[in-house]
Amino acid sequence: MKKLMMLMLMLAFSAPAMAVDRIAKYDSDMDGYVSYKELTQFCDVSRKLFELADKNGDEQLSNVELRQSHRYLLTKCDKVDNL
Ligand SMILES: [Ca+2]
Repeated sequence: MKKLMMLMLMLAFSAPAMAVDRIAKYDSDMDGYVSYKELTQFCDVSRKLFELADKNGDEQLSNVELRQSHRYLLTKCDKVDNL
């Protein structure tokens, strides 16, 4: 039972940390958002795909937008950055 509790605690704390890590890899000016210019430094992404991921149209990707779009947006990135 103790092992199960430890595992659940580890999962609870590791998921948000992974999300933060994902945006931190692309957010070179560290403003909390990823612009098209920042993303294309690491990934081969078309402007159209970026705009599809940018749900609120502010020309930046938030952590939520990046997480929701990573399956189609981050497929052509450096292997190390493609989580
Ligand atoms: Ca940024």
